Amino acid sequence: MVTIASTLDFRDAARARLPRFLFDYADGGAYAERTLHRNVADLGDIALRQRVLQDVAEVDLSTTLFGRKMPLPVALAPIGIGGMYRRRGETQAARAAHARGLPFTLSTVALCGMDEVRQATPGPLWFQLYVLRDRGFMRELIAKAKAVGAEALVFTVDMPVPGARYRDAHSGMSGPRAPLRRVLQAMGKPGWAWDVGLRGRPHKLGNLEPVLGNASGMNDYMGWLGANFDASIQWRDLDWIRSAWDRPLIIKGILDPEDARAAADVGAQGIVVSNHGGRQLDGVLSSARALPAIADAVGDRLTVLADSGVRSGLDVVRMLALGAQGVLLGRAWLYAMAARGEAGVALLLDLIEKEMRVAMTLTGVNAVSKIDRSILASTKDIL
Ligand code: HOC
Repeated sequence: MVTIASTLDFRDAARARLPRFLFDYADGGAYAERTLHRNVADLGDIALRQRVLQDVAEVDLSTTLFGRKMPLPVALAPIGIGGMYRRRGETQAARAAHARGLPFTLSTVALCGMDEVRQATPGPLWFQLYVLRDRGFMRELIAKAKAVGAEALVFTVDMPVPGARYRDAHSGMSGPRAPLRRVLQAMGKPGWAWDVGLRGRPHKLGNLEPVLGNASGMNDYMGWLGANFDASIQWRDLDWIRSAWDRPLIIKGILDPEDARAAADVGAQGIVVSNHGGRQLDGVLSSARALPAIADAVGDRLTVLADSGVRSGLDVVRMLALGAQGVLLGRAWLYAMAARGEAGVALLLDLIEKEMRVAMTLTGVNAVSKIDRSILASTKDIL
């Protein structure tokens, strides 16, 4: 059993428990995975200024996002097919986030539907919406999100087509003989297979059940998604989303200041600076590199969140210093949930808090609102 001492250990523990096709689906990125690696490397390379004797006996990690006071400037990002990683995976993660008073973002392509998550836990729920060809179904999802009391709509705009994820073809997630390869891999991971498939009725199809009634497995599910994302959407389509949704709207997948300004112009309350964890267009900027210019362009008009490459509490502090007001954790929670279930996500959040507290103490800031570029070592200090 892998010892979990740091947030990074969950990745090894998840790899040990999951069949290869699932671990690689979560872990992989697009094309040669250069952006995937840059997300982590660029963020990790951000050097901090160590400061001393700043009276940091009390450090306040709380913040307010979209009118909700939160103990940490952190929310759980939307993740597709999370229920494949653990039985009722999204619900388990939502419970762990809500126990800390943190928002959980339920993906359109989650395997636990909105009703299930809401019945399991009353905490702050955000709903993530994809652009689908069937606008009527999008409206139904928005209406459902309202009915279950979702506090924000996270509208993902960086997937007009799925990115080319070559690792999936090698791992058996897609490609020839994929179903057979997945069964063979599952036989080598009996703990996972028992939990997710054998010990009871497998998952239903979550939020997509109304449109996927006859789907019989992973290939049908992924095939439907691949055929139903809609590349014809434009900024002006935000008008009807705005008219259907009167709570905070967060546009996710912004990597360019011009698009960030457009998001503010259409009346969004927030954006997520994101390259979808390096899973869409390989070669684009890492979030850490894109973030400062975007924060400068629109930080006074909307709430700027960031994801992609965040694996630790230290990374959360770095993103805040680069201009984010809040940070979404994606793979970090998926690995923790796959490895240890709800308790794993709870432990991840404890570790994130601990690391943030140490980082803030040693950079001499005692409140999240005081984290800015002044805690970064400038090139001038290094050269
Ligand atoms: C073929 C459709 O955001 C991801 C998720 C969901 C993607 C659906 C894939 O894996 O990046």
